[in-house]
Amino acid sequence: FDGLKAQIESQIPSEIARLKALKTKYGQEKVGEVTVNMLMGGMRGIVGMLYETSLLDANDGIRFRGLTIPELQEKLPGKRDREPIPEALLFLLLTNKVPTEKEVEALRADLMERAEKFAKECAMNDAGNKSKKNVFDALRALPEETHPMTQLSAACLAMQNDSKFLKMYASGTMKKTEYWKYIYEDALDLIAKLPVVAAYIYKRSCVKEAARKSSEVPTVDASLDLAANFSQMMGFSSNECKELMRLYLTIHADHEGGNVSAHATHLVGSALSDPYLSFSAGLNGLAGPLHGLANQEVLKWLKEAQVALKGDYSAETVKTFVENTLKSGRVVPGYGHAVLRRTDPRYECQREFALKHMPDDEMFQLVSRLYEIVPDVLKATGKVQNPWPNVDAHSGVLLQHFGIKEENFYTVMFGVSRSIGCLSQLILSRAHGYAIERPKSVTSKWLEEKFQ
Ligand code: AMX
Repeated sequence: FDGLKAQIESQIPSEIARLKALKTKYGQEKVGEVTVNMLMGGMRGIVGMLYETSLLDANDGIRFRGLTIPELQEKLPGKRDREPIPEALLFLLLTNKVPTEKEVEALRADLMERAEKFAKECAMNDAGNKSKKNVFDALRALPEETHPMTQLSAACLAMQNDSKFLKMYASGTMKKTEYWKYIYEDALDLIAKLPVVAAYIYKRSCVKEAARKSSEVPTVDASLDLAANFSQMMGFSSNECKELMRLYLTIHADHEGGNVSAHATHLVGSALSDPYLSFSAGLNGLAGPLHGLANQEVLKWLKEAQVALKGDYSAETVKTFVENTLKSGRVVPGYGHAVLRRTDPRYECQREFALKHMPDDEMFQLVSRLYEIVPDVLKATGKVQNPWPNVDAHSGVLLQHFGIKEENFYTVMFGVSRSIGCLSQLILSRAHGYAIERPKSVTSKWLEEKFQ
C-alpha cells in the first residue's frame, strides 16, 4: 500500500515552497520575546519550534490539524461504533486531509500486515533454532519487575536493528531528499510493532494471575483494527473495551510539539537519529511523573482515596483528603497543565464515555466528586496556573472498569498512542528538511552580568 506515502510525496514540493516563502518573506520578523522568567521557567511560553500535526490553544484545547476531539469523533471515517480509529488520525496528521473510508482501510491493512509479519517472524524464531535473537529475547533478559515503560523504551532500542533508515544512511547512497521515505517505513513499522510489544510486556510482567500470564509472542489478528487487536492481544475482547482502546489511542496521540515526549522525539530525530532511537527518547520523557506517568499516579491516588474515605464521598471529606495530599508535599495527580487553562477536552470525552458505558462505577463516582472539589482546593493555593483536570485524571478509571487494573501499565498505553503523533511529525520534519535543533544556553552568571 503506497497511497498514503504517495500523497505525502505529492505534498512535499508545495510544502517546501511554502516554508521557503515564509522564511524569505518573514525570516527577520520576531515571534515573541524571551524574558528571564521564561528562561528559568522551563521555557514556558517561548515559541521555539515548528510542529505541524497539532496545535494546543490554552482555552480551546488540542486541535489535530485544526480539528477538535468532538470533530474527530464526528468526521473521521473507519469507525466501528462511535469512536474514531487511530489509523484515521494517523492519515489526517500526515496529510492534513480527512481520509476516505477506503484510504483508512488501506492504511489499517498495511499496519496490520506489518504487525502480523513482525509477530509471526519473532514467534517462528522463538520456536526454531534461535539463530537470530529478537526483541522478545531482549525483554526476557530483563527482570520481570522492570518498569513496563523502561521495557517499552528498551524494546524500541532493541528493534533498531530493523531500521531501514539506519541501513540506508550507513550505505552512503541515500540522498537528503529521500530521508523521509525510510523514516516513513521505520515509523509505520514501529507504530505497528509497538502494540505487539506492549501486549507482550503486559502479559509477561504486569498481570499477576497465572491464568492470564504469558511470555509467548502475542498473536495478531490482521482482520481487526489496530486498537481492537491491541485490546485482544492483551486479553480483552469485549466490544466495549475495544471501543475504549480506539478512543484512548486516538486522544493520547498528539499534544503539539513542546511537551516532553514530543519534544524529546523531535530533538533526537533532528540529529538524524532513526525513529527507534528518537521515539525511545520520547518514551523516557513520557515515563516521568509530571508527564505520562501521572495516569499511573492518579489510579494509585484514587485507590488511596477509596481506602481513606471508606465510601464517604461527601464534599467535606473529599476536600480534606485533597488538602492532606497537598500538605504531604505531593501534587494532585491529573490536575494542572503547563499550557492548558481549562478542563482538558481529552478529560471531557473520557467522562462522556464513562457516562455512557459505566455511570454506576464506584470509582467513576469518586472521579466525578473530585472534579467538583479539586479545582477550588488548587485555586486556594494561589499559585496553580490551571486548576482543571488533564487527560490523566480520567483514563485509569475507564481502564480499570474494563479489567485493565495494573496501573503500572497505563503509561505504556499512552506511549503506544503517542507514537502516532511523534512519528508523524518525525516523517514530516525530514520530508520538509527541518534543521538540527541547537538552542543557545547561558549560565546564571551570564544573566547576572547582562543585567547588573
Ligand atoms: N497539584 C499541586 N500543585 C500543583 C499542581 C497540582 N496538580 N499543578 C501545579 N502545581 C504547583 C506547581 O508544582 C508549582 O508549585 P511551585 O511554584 O511550588 O513549584 C505551581 O503550582 C505553579 O505551577 P504551574 O505553573 O501551574 O504548572 P507547571 O507548568 O509548572 O506544571 C504540571 C504543569 C502538569 C507539571 C503540574 O500542573 C503538575 O505537576 N500536575 C500534576 C501532575 C500531572 O497531572 N501531570 C500530567 C500532565 C499532563 C501530561 O503530560 N500527561
